[in-house]
Amino acid sequence: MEDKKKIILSGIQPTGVITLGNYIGAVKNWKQMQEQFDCIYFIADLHALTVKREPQEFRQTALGFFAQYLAMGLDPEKSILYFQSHVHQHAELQWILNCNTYVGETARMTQFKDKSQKHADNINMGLMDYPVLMAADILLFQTDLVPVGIDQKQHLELARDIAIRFNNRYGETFTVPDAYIPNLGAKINSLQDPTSKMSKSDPDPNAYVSVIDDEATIIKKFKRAVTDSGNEICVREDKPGISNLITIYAAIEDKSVSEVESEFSSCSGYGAFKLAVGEAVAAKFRPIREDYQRYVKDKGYLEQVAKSGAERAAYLAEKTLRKVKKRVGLISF
Ligand code: ATP
Ligand code: LTN
Repeated sequence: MEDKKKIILSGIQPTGVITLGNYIGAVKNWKQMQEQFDCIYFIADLHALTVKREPQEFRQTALGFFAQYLAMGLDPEKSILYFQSHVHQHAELQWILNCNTYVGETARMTQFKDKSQKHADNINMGLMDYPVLMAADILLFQTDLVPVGIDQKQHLELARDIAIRFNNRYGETFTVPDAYIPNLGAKINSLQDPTSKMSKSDPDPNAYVSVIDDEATIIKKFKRAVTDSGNEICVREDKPGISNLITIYAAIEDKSVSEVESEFSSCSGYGAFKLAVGEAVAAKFRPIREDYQRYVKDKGYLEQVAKSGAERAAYLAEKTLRKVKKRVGLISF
Protein backbone atom coordinates (compact mmCIF):
# COMPACT_ATOMS: atom_id res chain seq x y z
CA MET A 1 0.00 0.00 0.00
CA GLU A 2 1.25 3.47 -0.82
CA ASP A 3 2.03 5.67 2.20
CA LYS A 4 -0.07 8.80 2.60
CA LYS A 5 1.89 11.87 1.47
CA LYS A 6 3.04 14.21 4.21
CA ILE A 7 1.20 17.53 4.51
CA ILE A 8 3.37 20.64 4.33
CA LEU A 9 2.16 24.13 5.23
CA SER A 10 3.74 27.56 5.52
CA GLY A 11 3.10 31.26 4.99
CA ILE A 12 4.69 34.70 4.90
CA GLN A 13 3.21 37.97 6.10
CA PRO A 14 2.65 40.36 3.17
CA THR A 15 4.68 43.31 4.40
CA GLY A 16 7.48 45.05 2.54
CA VAL A 17 9.11 42.76 0.00
CA ILE A 18 10.07 39.09 -0.09
CA THR A 19 13.76 39.05 0.78
CA LEU A 20 16.72 36.84 0.10
CA GLY A 21 16.36 35.69 3.75
CA ASN A 22 12.74 34.59 3.18
CA TYR A 23 13.80 32.88 -0.04
CA ILE A 24 16.73 30.90 1.38
CA GLY A 25 15.21 30.22 4.82
CA ALA A 26 11.76 29.24 3.60
CA VAL A 27 10.55 29.48 0.00
CA LYS A 28 13.43 27.57 -1.60
CA ASN A 29 12.39 24.56 0.48
CA TRP A 30 8.69 25.11 -0.18
CA LYS A 31 9.40 24.85 -3.87
CA GLN A 32 11.37 21.62 -3.58
CA MET A 33 8.78 20.07 -1.27
CA GLN A 34 6.04 20.47 -3.89
CA GLU A 35 7.54 17.59 -5.84
CA GLN A 36 7.13 15.09 -3.02
CA PHE A 37 4.39 16.21 -0.66
CA ASP A 38 0.92 17.74 -0.42
CA CYS A 39 1.76 21.41 0.06
CA ILE A 40 -0.33 24.34 1.27
CA TYR A 41 1.16 27.84 1.04
CA PHE A 42 -0.75 30.97 1.97
CA ILE A 43 -0.29 34.71 2.34
CA ALA A 44 -0.54 35.43 6.09
CA ASP A 45 -2.52 38.64 5.64
CA LEU A 46 -4.39 38.37 8.96
CA HIS A 47 -1.07 38.13 10.78
CA ALA A 48 0.13 41.28 9.02
CA LEU A 49 -2.74 43.28 10.58
CA THR A 50 -1.01 43.07 13.96
CA VAL A 51 0.94 46.14 12.81
CA LYS A 52 -0.88 49.24 11.49
CA ARG A 53 -1.20 49.18 7.68
CA GLU A 54 -2.38 51.70 5.15
CA PRO A 55 -5.28 49.75 3.52
CA GLN A 56 -4.63 50.65 -0.12
CA GLU A 57 -0.92 49.93 0.10
CA PHE A 58 -1.53 46.74 2.10
CA ARG A 59 -3.89 45.39 -0.57
CA GLN A 60 -1.31 46.02 -3.28
CA THR A 61 1.52 44.45 -1.29
CA ALA A 62 -0.54 41.34 -0.59
CA LEU A 63 -1.44 40.89 -4.27
CA GLY A 64 2.19 41.50 -5.22
CA PHE A 65 3.26 38.79 -2.77
CA PHE A 66 0.88 36.35 -4.39
CA ALA A 67 2.43 37.14 -7.79
CA GLN A 68 5.88 36.61 -6.21
CA TYR A 69 4.82 33.21 -4.86
CA LEU A 70 3.99 32.15 -8.43
CA ALA A 71 7.16 33.74 -9.84
CA MET A 72 9.33 31.89 -7.30
CA GLY A 73 7.97 28.62 -8.66
CA LEU A 74 5.06 27.80 -6.34
CA ASP A 75 2.78 25.99 -8.72
CA PRO A 76 -1.02 25.98 -8.33
CA GLU A 77 -1.11 22.63 -10.16
CA LYS A 78 1.00 21.10 -7.40
CA SER A 79 0.19 23.13 -4.28
CA ILE A 80 -2.74 24.93 -2.70
CA LEU A 81 -2.05 28.70 -2.82
CA TYR A 82 -4.38 31.24 -1.20
CA PHE A 83 -4.91 34.22 1.09
CA GLN A 84 -5.40 33.34 4.77
CA SER A 85 -8.24 35.89 5.12
CA HIS A 86 -10.24 34.05 2.41
CA VAL A 87 -10.57 30.94 4.56
CA HIS A 88 -12.62 31.89 7.62
CA GLN A 89 -11.82 28.62 9.38
CA HIS A 90 -8.38 30.01 10.38
CA ALA A 91 -9.86 32.69 12.64
CA GLU A 92 -12.59 30.39 13.90
CA LEU A 93 -10.19 27.69 15.02
CA GLN A 94 -8.00 30.37 16.56
CA TRP A 95 -10.82 31.26 18.97
CA ILE A 96 -11.19 27.70 20.19
CA LEU A 97 -7.41 27.35 20.52
CA ASN A 98 -7.31 30.66 22.43
CA CYS A 99 -9.49 29.04 25.04
CA ASN A 100 -6.88 26.29 25.33
CA THR A 101 -3.79 28.51 25.49
CA TYR A 102 -2.50 30.38 28.54
CA VAL A 103 -1.74 34.09 28.43
CA GLY A 104 1.69 33.35 29.90
CA GLU A 105 2.53 31.10 26.95
CA THR A 106 2.12 33.81 24.33
CA ALA A 107 3.42 36.68 26.48
CA ARG A 108 6.83 35.02 26.72
CA MET A 109 7.35 34.66 22.96
CA THR A 110 10.50 36.43 21.75
CA GLN A 111 8.75 37.87 18.69
CA PHE A 112 5.99 39.34 20.89
CA LYS A 113 8.57 40.98 23.12
CA ASP A 114 10.55 42.32 20.13
CA LYS A 115 7.49 43.65 18.32
CA SER A 116 6.10 45.18 21.54
CA GLN A 117 9.31 47.15 21.83
CA LYS A 118 9.29 48.17 18.18
CA HIS A 119 5.62 49.18 18.22
CA ALA A 120 5.29 50.40 21.79
CA ASP A 121 2.32 52.60 20.85
CA ASN A 122 0.35 49.67 19.46
CA ILE A 123 0.70 46.57 21.63
CA ASN A 124 -2.64 45.18 20.52
CA MET A 125 -4.31 41.88 21.39
CA GLY A 126 -3.47 40.50 17.93
CA LEU A 127 0.23 40.96 18.52
CA MET A 128 0.07 38.75 21.57
CA ASP A 129 -2.33 36.29 19.98
CA TYR A 130 -0.25 36.01 16.81
CA PRO A 131 1.20 32.56 17.62
CA VAL A 132 -2.25 31.11 18.36
CA LEU A 133 -3.43 32.13 14.88
CA MET A 134 -0.27 30.52 13.55
CA ALA A 135 -1.09 27.34 15.49
CA ALA A 136 -4.60 27.41 13.99
CA ASP A 137 -3.12 27.78 10.48
CA ILE A 138 -1.02 24.71 11.02
CA LEU A 139 -3.41 22.45 12.96
CA LEU A 140 -6.35 23.16 10.65
CA PHE A 141 -4.76 21.05 7.92
CA GLN A 142 -3.33 18.20 10.02
CA THR A 143 0.09 19.46 8.92
CA ASP A 144 3.10 17.17 9.34
CA LEU A 145 5.94 19.57 8.48
CA VAL A 146 6.29 23.35 8.58
CA PRO A 147 9.22 24.73 6.55
CA VAL A 148 10.38 27.97 8.20
CA GLY A 149 13.53 29.84 9.22
CA ILE A 150 14.96 29.44 12.71
CA ASP A 151 13.17 32.55 14.04
CA GLN A 152 9.85 30.68 13.89
CA LYS A 153 11.01 27.70 15.95
CA GLN A 154 9.53 29.00 19.19
CA HIS A 155 6.13 29.54 17.57
CA LEU A 156 6.25 26.02 16.20
CA GLU A 157 6.94 24.63 19.66
CA LEU A 158 3.91 26.46 21.00
CA ALA A 159 1.76 25.03 18.17
CA ARG A 160 2.95 21.56 19.17
CA ASP A 161 2.17 22.21 22.85
CA ILE A 162 -1.34 23.41 21.98
CA ALA A 163 -1.96 20.35 19.78
CA ILE A 164 -0.74 17.93 22.44
CA ARG A 165 -2.79 19.62 25.17
CA PHE A 166 -5.94 19.61 23.03
CA ASN A 167 -5.46 15.95 22.10
CA ASN A 168 -5.00 15.01 25.76
CA ARG A 169 -8.05 16.99 26.86
CA TYR A 170 -10.50 16.06 24.11
CA GLY A 171 -9.09 12.97 22.39
CA GLU A 172 -6.89 12.62 19.28
CA THR A 173 -7.82 15.52 17.02
CA PHE A 174 -4.69 17.15 15.64
CA THR A 175 -1.51 15.89 14.01
CA VAL A 176 1.41 17.20 16.07
CA PRO A 177 3.53 19.16 13.55
CA ASP A 178 7.31 19.31 13.22
CA ALA A 179 9.33 22.33 12.13
CA TYR A 180 11.43 21.83 9.00
CA ILE A 181 14.40 24.15 9.38
CA PRO A 182 17.15 24.06 6.73
CA ASN A 183 20.69 23.07 7.79
CA LEU A 184 22.11 25.86 5.70
CA GLY A 185 20.52 29.33 5.62
CA ALA A 186 18.03 29.06 8.51
CA LYS A 187 19.11 32.58 9.44
CA ILE A 188 20.47 34.87 6.75
CA ASN A 189 21.82 38.05 8.27
CA SER A 190 21.53 41.69 7.32
CA LEU A 191 24.00 42.97 4.70
CA GLN A 192 24.54 46.07 6.84
CA ASP A 193 24.68 44.43 10.27
CA PRO A 194 25.76 40.82 9.79
CA THR A 195 25.13 39.99 13.45
CA SER A 196 21.36 40.52 13.11
CA LYS A 197 18.68 38.85 10.96
CA MET A 198 17.92 40.10 7.46
CA SER A 199 14.41 41.41 7.86
CA LYS A 200 11.94 42.71 5.29
CA SER A 201 10.82 45.43 7.69
CA ASP A 202 14.35 46.83 8.10
CA PRO A 203 14.19 50.61 7.54
CA ASP A 204 17.53 50.47 5.66
CA PRO A 205 16.91 49.00 2.17
CA ASN A 206 20.65 48.25 1.84
CA ALA A 207 20.25 45.69 4.63
CA TYR A 208 18.27 43.30 2.45
CA VAL A 209 17.88 42.16 -1.13
CA SER A 210 14.42 41.61 -2.55
CA VAL A 211 13.63 38.77 -4.96
CA ILE A 212 12.36 41.42 -7.40
CA ASP A 213 15.23 43.92 -7.12
CA ASP A 214 16.88 44.59 -10.49
CA GLU A 215 20.37 43.28 -11.16
CA ALA A 216 22.18 46.59 -10.74
CA THR A 217 20.51 47.15 -7.35
CA ILE A 218 21.36 43.64 -6.15
CA ILE A 219 25.00 43.99 -7.15
CA LYS A 220 25.24 47.45 -5.61
CA LYS A 221 23.82 46.18 -2.31
CA PHE A 222 26.35 43.33 -2.21
CA LYS A 223 29.23 45.68 -3.06
CA ARG A 224 28.17 47.78 -0.06
CA ALA A 225 27.76 44.77 2.24
CA VAL A 226 29.59 45.16 5.55
CA THR A 227 32.48 42.69 5.82
CA ASP A 228 35.21 42.01 8.33
CA SER A 229 38.88 42.79 8.70
CA GLY A 230 41.44 40.51 7.01
CA ASN A 231 41.10 38.86 3.63
CA GLU A 232 40.44 35.17 4.26
CA ILE A 233 37.23 33.76 2.82
CA CYS A 234 36.00 31.29 5.40
CA VAL A 235 33.17 30.75 7.88
CA ARG A 236 34.41 31.78 11.31
CA GLU A 237 32.85 33.30 14.40
CA ASP A 238 34.95 36.46 14.18
CA LYS A 239 33.91 36.91 10.52
CA PRO A 240 30.12 37.40 10.60
CA GLY A 241 30.04 39.40 7.35
CA ILE A 242 32.01 36.95 5.24
CA SER A 243 30.34 33.95 6.90
CA ASN A 244 26.94 35.38 5.93
CA LEU A 245 28.04 35.93 2.32
CA ILE A 246 29.44 32.40 2.09
CA THR A 247 26.16 30.99 3.40
CA ILE A 248 24.20 33.04 0.86
CA TYR A 249 26.41 31.92 -2.03
CA ALA A 250 26.31 28.26 -0.93
CA ALA A 251 22.49 28.28 -0.63
CA ILE A 252 21.99 30.04 -3.95
CA GLU A 253 24.42 27.79 -5.83
CA ASP A 254 23.38 24.60 -3.98
CA LYS A 255 26.93 24.01 -2.74
CA SER A 256 28.36 23.18 0.66
CA VAL A 257 30.21 25.76 2.74
CA SER A 258 33.53 23.93 2.30
CA GLU A 259 33.06 23.81 -1.48
CA VAL A 260 32.56 27.57 -1.49
CA GLU A 261 35.56 28.13 0.78
CA SER A 262 37.83 26.19 -1.55
CA GLU A 263 36.32 27.79 -4.68
CA PHE A 264 37.37 31.21 -3.35
CA SER A 265 40.57 30.21 -1.55
CA SER A 266 42.71 32.12 -4.03
CA CYS A 267 40.27 35.01 -4.48
CA SER A 268 42.06 38.34 -4.58
CA GLY A 269 40.03 40.07 -1.86
CA TYR A 270 36.63 40.78 -0.35
CA GLY A 271 35.66 43.16 -3.16
CA ALA A 272 35.86 40.42 -5.78
CA PHE A 273 34.04 37.94 -3.53
CA LYS A 274 31.20 40.36 -2.80
CA LEU A 275 30.80 40.92 -6.54
CA ALA A 276 30.70 37.16 -7.20
CA VAL A 277 27.97 36.67 -4.57
CA GLY A 278 26.00 39.62 -5.95
CA GLU A 279 26.21 38.26 -9.48
CA ALA A 280 25.09 34.78 -8.39
CA VAL A 281 22.06 36.17 -6.53
CA ALA A 282 21.18 38.52 -9.41
CA ALA A 283 21.32 35.62 -11.88
CA LYS A 284 19.12 33.45 -9.64
CA PHE A 285 16.52 36.19 -9.18
CA ARG A 286 16.41 37.38 -12.82
CA PRO A 287 13.73 34.87 -13.94
CA ILE A 288 11.76 35.50 -10.72
CA ARG A 289 11.69 39.24 -11.41
CA GLU A 290 10.69 38.70 -15.03
CA ASP A 291 7.91 36.24 -14.18
CA TYR A 292 6.72 38.52 -11.39
CA GLN A 293 6.31 41.39 -13.83
CA ARG A 294 4.09 39.22 -16.02
CA TYR A 295 1.99 37.79 -13.18
CA VAL A 296 1.40 41.03 -11.35
CA LYS A 297 -0.22 42.56 -14.43
CA ASP A 298 -2.60 39.63 -14.81
CA LYS A 299 -5.08 40.27 -12.01
CA GLY A 300 -7.63 37.95 -13.59
CA TYR A 301 -5.25 35.02 -13.36
CA LEU A 302 -4.16 35.85 -9.79
CA GLU A 303 -7.80 36.03 -8.75
CA GLN A 304 -8.62 32.72 -10.39
CA VAL A 305 -5.68 30.92 -8.72
CA ALA A 306 -6.38 32.48 -5.31
CA LYS A 307 -10.11 31.68 -5.45
CA SER A 308 -9.60 28.09 -6.39
CA GLY A 309 -6.85 27.73 -3.76
CA ALA A 310 -9.14 29.15 -1.07
CA GLU A 311 -11.95 26.76 -2.05
CA ARG A 312 -9.67 23.75 -1.80
CA ALA A 313 -8.21 24.98 1.49
CA ALA A 314 -11.65 25.69 2.98
CA TYR A 315 -12.84 22.19 2.14
CA LEU A 316 -9.93 20.60 4.01
CA ALA A 317 -10.08 23.12 6.87
CA GLU A 318 -13.78 22.54 7.43
CA LYS A 319 -13.19 18.84 8.02
CA THR A 320 -10.91 19.59 10.96
CA LEU A 321 -13.01 22.45 12.29
CA ARG A 322 -16.15 20.30 12.34
CA LYS A 323 -14.31 17.67 14.34
CA VAL A 324 -12.95 20.27 16.77
CA LYS A 325 -16.35 21.81 17.38
CA LYS A 326 -17.80 18.42 18.14
CA ARG A 327 -14.93 17.54 20.48
CA VAL A 328 -15.35 20.68 22.60
CA GLY A 329 -19.11 20.17 22.87
CA LEU A 330 -20.57 22.76 20.53
CA ILE A 331 -23.98 21.74 19.23
CA SER A 332 -24.30 20.69 15.61
CA PHE A 333 -27.64 19.83 13.99
P1 ATP B 1 9.38 41.05 9.30
O1 ATP B 1 10.65 41.82 9.13
O2 ATP B 1 8.18 41.71 8.72
O3 ATP B 1 9.18 40.50 10.68
P2 ATP B 1 10.61 38.72 8.11
O4 ATP B 1 11.58 39.18 7.07
O5 ATP B 1 11.18 38.24 9.39
O6 ATP B 1 9.51 39.81 8.34
P3 ATP B 1 8.52 36.73 7.97
O7 ATP B 1 7.26 37.01 7.21
O8 ATP B 1 8.47 36.88 9.44
O9 ATP B 1 9.73 37.62 7.42
O10 ATP B 1 9.07 35.30 7.61
C1 ATP B 1 8.70 34.52 6.50
C2 ATP B 1 9.51 33.26 6.47
O11 ATP B 1 10.88 33.56 6.14
C3 ATP B 1 9.59 32.52 7.82
O12 ATP B 1 9.62 31.14 7.58
C4 ATP B 1 10.89 32.99 8.40
O13 ATP B 1 11.42 32.07 9.33
C5 ATP B 1 11.76 33.09 7.16
N1 ATP B 1 12.80 34.10 7.33
C6 ATP B 1 12.61 35.42 7.55
N2 ATP B 1 13.76 36.07 7.62
C7 ATP B 1 14.74 35.14 7.44
C8 ATP B 1 16.16 35.19 7.42
N3 ATP B 1 16.80 36.34 7.58
N4 ATP B 1 16.85 34.06 7.22
C9 ATP B 1 16.19 32.88 7.04
N5 ATP B 1 14.84 32.76 7.06
C10 ATP B 1 14.12 33.86 7.26
N1 LTN C 1 4.68 33.81 11.59
C1 LTN C 1 5.23 33.40 10.33
C2 LTN C 1 4.24 33.46 9.20
C3 LTN C 1 3.21 32.42 9.40
C4 LTN C 1 3.41 31.01 9.31
C5 LTN C 1 2.15 30.43 9.61
C6 LTN C 1 4.51 30.22 9.02
C7 LTN C 1 1.91 32.62 9.72
N2 LTN C 1 1.28 31.44 9.86
C8 LTN C 1 1.98 29.05 9.64
C9 LTN C 1 4.32 28.83 9.05
C10 LTN C 1 3.08 28.26 9.36
C11 LTN C 1 6.42 34.24 10.02
O1 LTN C 1 7.20 33.81 9.27
N3 LTN C 1 6.55 35.40 10.54
